[in-house]
Amino acid sequence: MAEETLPGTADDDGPDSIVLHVDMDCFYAACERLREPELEGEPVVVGMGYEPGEGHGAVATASYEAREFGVESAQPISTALERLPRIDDLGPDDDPAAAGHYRTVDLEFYKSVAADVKAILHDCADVVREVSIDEAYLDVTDRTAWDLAASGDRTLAEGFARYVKQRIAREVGVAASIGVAPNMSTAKIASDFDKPDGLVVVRPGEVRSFLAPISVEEVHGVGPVTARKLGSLGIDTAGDLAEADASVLEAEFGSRGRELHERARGYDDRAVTPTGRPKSLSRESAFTDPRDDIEDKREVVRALAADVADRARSRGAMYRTIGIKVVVPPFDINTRATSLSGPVDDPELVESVALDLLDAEFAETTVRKLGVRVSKLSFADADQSSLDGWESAEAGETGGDGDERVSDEREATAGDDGDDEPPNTGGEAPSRGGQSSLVEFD
Ligand code: DCP
Ligand code: MG
Repeated sequence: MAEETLPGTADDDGPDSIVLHVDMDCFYAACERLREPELEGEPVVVGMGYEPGEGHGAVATASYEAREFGVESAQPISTALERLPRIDDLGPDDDPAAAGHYRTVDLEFYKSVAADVKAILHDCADVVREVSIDEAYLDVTDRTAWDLAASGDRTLAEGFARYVKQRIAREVGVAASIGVAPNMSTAKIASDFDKPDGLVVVRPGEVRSFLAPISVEEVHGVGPVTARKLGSLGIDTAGDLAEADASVLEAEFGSRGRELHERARGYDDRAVTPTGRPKSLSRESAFTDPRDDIEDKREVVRALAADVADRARSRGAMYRTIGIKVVVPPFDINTRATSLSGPVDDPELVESVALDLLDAEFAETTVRKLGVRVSKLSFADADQSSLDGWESAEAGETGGDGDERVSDEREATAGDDGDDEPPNTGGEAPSRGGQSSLVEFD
């Protein structure tokens, strides 16, 4: 049977792909711990609307300590509070070990942390598909290999993934779980397999045996309804699904049935396509020590404005909004923007608008970081033939030696367009020249 070719026994033209799926652990809670290190090791619940009198909110996430008490994402806050009382509400006789720290969602802050993480991801891979605030796929086939490292039975790909994980931990201070596999769906299952702080590597020849015991619900594309239907057919695991008769699956679920069958067998030939065109271009720069001198601040804004305008021009992007970001210590993020009557490509205007916005409100303010952004982009070359950024980005290097330093100066990358962009619509180029790395501020 022709279809019996094993995953990994490349019957195609190239080597097996190496895909990383990176998903941050209890992400919002991890962000809260960044600014409140005393929450480390404590049950932390992040949610909306749990303040007294509101009572209708839901849990966004819970730290793994809070999950032990049965608190989980999307749960009503009232249920969470029953399972894990708020530490501030305890009476003198209550047990503080059975209470949690509740924090309100602060998306702006989480986005800024996510941007720092994504900057590292773009630095580590030529192709990054950002799926959500805390999740991305990386195709690193050209950066590493499935070969064993000289030292023993680990693959070079594992070492590379460990390096990515360590950079995120060291440079941003949050934990990621990473799955490494020859395709996207297996990498996603692998990243979830050993959370938190997981690193699970599924080598090309191991995909099917890795998937076999996994519940069908974990197979990409199987929702609760499909899982129930599969269950009624006696198909509970990916192994059962792989062994099932493809024609029966097709009769039950149409072409999707065949696709699920293939995924369960370890086939998933979707290429990792980069997230779509940027919604904005931005660049930001941090001071080593916070500054209040207006000339220092203006000088930085001028340089950032010139850089952003330059990059917009090189990408063929016109913009209708020009904005600045001002971060006041420790993490107070202010953004201001001016909208124009139509799209322009005008570097001088970027500089003058950015300086006006700075002068108007922040002349005296002590700042930690400044940024300039152009947004409401439109692209002149609808055929997208010149993806110059992607090509020139090849020159960068990211070793697996863990020795790379990131400066405080950061450069913009694609806005997070979600996961439903048409594939191959190009994208903002991660430039890895000099001391820059990538960040967005939206
Ligand atoms: N989120 C939310 N509401 C949900 C699910 C998630 O607001 N119903 C937010 C909070 C999460 C973030 O999205 O921190 C990322 O979602 P994940 O599903 O990746 O969950 P976590 O990162 O919190 O936990 P895990 O360690 O399981 O990945
Ligand atoms: Mg997560």
